[in-house]
Amino acid sequence: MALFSVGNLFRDNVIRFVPAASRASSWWSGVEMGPPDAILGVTEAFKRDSNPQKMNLGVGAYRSDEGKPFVLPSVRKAEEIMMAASHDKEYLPITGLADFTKAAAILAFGDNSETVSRNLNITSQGISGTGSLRIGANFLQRYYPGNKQVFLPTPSWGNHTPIFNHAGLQLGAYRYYDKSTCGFDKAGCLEDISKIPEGSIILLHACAHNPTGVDPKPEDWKELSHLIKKKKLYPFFDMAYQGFASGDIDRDAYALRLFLQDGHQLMLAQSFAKNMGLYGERAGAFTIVCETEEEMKRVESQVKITIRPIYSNPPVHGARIAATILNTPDLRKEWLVDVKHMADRIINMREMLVANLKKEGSTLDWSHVTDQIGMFCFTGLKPEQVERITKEFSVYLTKDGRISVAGISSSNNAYLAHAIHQVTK
Ligand code: PLA
Repeated sequence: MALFSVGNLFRDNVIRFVPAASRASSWWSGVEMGPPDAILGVTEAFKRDSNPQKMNLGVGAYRSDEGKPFVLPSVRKAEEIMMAASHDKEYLPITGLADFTKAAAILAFGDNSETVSRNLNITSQGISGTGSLRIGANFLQRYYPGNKQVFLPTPSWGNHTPIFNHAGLQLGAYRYYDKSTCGFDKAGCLEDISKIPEGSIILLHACAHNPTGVDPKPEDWKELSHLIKKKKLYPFFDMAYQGFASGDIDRDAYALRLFLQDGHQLMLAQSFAKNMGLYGERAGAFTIVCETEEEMKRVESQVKITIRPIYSNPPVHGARIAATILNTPDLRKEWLVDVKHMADRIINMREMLVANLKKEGSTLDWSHVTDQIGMFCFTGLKPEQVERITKEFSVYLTKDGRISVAGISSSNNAYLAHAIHQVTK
């Protein structure tokens, strides 16, 4: 098991005071050039490429089959309703729009959730999924009474490490992905989790694991829940893709709801970037499930105290869109159709890619492309192959071989298959 601890970045990277006489002319002459972001840096490189056939499969951003950014029809309708209502631009409360946070919690925990009906959850609006994770990280750093070390699956979304690290938490890792099968390494995962020190924090991807597209099966989740309870670990669920894995929001919430049923107290970060296509609106929610309503009130007071000096209160527009959709029954139904449409198009692109690879003459086993779910496919392309496919074919993806399947369309699917075959044959 890889156990590593990265010290507090801010503490380690402090540049000490240099007297004026020995200082170069600028205050910032000591600041070193940092590397581009592993995911968002790919988009920057893509934008600089003039090849008309270029493809950006780096960041997970859904595209229509015409290769265009997609605004969900249900979102457009919600905006029309909002325009007609002519809302003011007042500040929201620190924890955000109540109509939104209540609906977000119900979406995650289910219509008949006891947690929600008994008022055990404090749900605060967050700056999309990232900001919600960060509120959680800051809160854990200040108030978590156990071992302040967060264990991430290997691999995990690249931003998880800095989110927890910058908040001053130590990190650890547990095995998750089996390279030889391109699937879930159940034995390795259970073995590593059984060795995590009691009382630590464990981060779990609720569904559509990023970057691998590999999720545990329902039976596997039952074992995980049992073991995590036995080891007294604190689960922090990152749910950035509810609806994107199967096209069904309830099915995708299976693991989270199972853990609640099994009596775990947990934390949850939700994003509406993908399932509502609200990327730049930064709509998300952060939840802590408490033992009693009285405890929830105390925790809520400290969540507010955590948020207030960071950004005071969240942006209103995206949360209003999500609340309008979730709280208007007809619109909610339309949204579910939109989600299913996106999930189905992704599944279709996977099948088409495998068929096109066969047409190209590839004899490699590509079954993982259709076995994996959600927005991403972990292709198995090695760093040198990624470099070649980018250089020779202007196909942009992250170095780990992850492609955003949501960025492929019917018209460039064959081109991608050709490029993949050329670098893997
Ligand atoms: N959690 C996971 C597992 C994610 O994959 C992402 C986004 C987020 C949280 C946060 O998204 P949000 O803040 O936009 O709500 N991952 C993307 C984008 C889609 C990114 O890296 O920022 C990705 O390409 O991996």
